[in-house]
Formats: sequence, structure tokens, C-alpha cells
Amino acid sequence: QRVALGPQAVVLRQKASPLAAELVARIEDVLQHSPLYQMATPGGKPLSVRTTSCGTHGWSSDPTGYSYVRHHPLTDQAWPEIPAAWSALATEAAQEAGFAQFAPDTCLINQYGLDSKMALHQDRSEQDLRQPVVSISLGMSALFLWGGMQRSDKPAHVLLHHGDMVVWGGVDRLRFHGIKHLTGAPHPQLGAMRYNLTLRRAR
Ligand code: MD5
Ligand code: FE
Repeated sequence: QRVALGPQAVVLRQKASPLAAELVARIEDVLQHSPLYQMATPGGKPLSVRTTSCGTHGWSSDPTGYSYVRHHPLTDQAWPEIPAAWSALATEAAQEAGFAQFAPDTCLINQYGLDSKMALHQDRSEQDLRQPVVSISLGMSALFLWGGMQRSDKPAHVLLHHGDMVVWGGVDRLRFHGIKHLTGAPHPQLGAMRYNLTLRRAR
């Protein structure tokens, strides 16, 4: 089932469900090499999610701002490769949403607990903002905030469940968005936790 959020933004309900067990197994592999850590905003406030990356670039924050870097800030190692199953699924979802030949070079892994949230923000660290972004929700459901082009635009509330994917780009690429909180019952496999995989073209 497709739910349009905007002219070029769509929720693909349950698109990742048939592959969910495989996707979760690959999260565990990636985390072995690329441990989750708690980033702070450039202003020094710790984020309530724990984060890590894979791909040729990873998203990170330091006092000068947000940027893509080639090494994990704690281990100093190159990020592990994006699991093939994740890239292939992202390319297919992007295609379905009208974005041909999407080839992600970075995947951000966000881990949410019951106390995590993500304030309204725009994703604008990527070089080519014509490239779409693809996200995969796994684990507990979350209340997603879908805003406008201005921080002050009142956001719509959209529930994202285990297996849902979102693709957005084009005129919707710079919409403000966030996560208000997790909701519903703990997930049978993952417990009181949500993972969001966000696949992007950084460079
Ligand atoms: C998440 N992550 O669930 C959120 C939302 C991030 C981030 O926002 O930057 O790591 S998934 C992202 C999303 C879904 C639908 C639309 C937009 C973003 N958007 O318009 O940018 O961990
Ligand atoms: Fe974002």
C-alpha cells in the first residue's frame, strides 16, 4: 500500500516486511564493526538516539557542524560496506517512487529507545539534493512528524511501523521532519527498540 505524503514523498507500507529478518541480521553484522555511539549536535547537546553508519561515507557531527566523514569517529576505521540486501531494496523502492537508478553510498543507522526522539530538522548535508532519500523502519512503531518547508509549519503526524519504507526527493527533499516518540507494544524480536535505516547518496 502506498501513502502519498507529498508530490514526491511516499510511504511504502510493509515494503520491507518480507526481508525484515534478513535486514535485522545484517544490522547485527554492521554493528560488530561499526558500534553505535551517541552523537551531539554542533551546539553540544547529546542526541537521544544512538547512531552509526556504513558505506563509503558516514554521517557525523562535530563542533563545526554536520558532515560526511570516511571513518568511524570512535574506532577510526573505514565504515563497513552497505549490506547488498539494503542497497538493492533502497534502489527498488526509489524506482517505485519515481527515482530511477538510485545508488546509495551511505546508510545511517539510528537506534531509538522509549526515551528517544528526533527534533524537526532538514536533511541537507548531501552534495546533490536531486538525489532522493530512502528510509526503512524496523522494530517498534514510531510517531513520525512530517512538516513543511519552514520549521514553523505545523507537522502532520504519521505512524511508521516495522517494515514500512519512506522515499522522498524532488520538491519534498527539504521538508522538515522528525520523530516524536515510539509508540505501541514492544516488538516481538527487537523489544522496546526501533531501528531506522536511512540510505542516501552523500557524494
Ligand atoms: C528516523 N531519521 O526515523 C528519522 C526519520 C534522519 C532522520 O530524519 O535524518 O536520520 S526517517 C527520515 C524521513 C522520512 C520521511 C521524510 C523525510 C525523512 N524527509 O523529508 O527528510 O530515524
Ligand atoms: Fe532527517
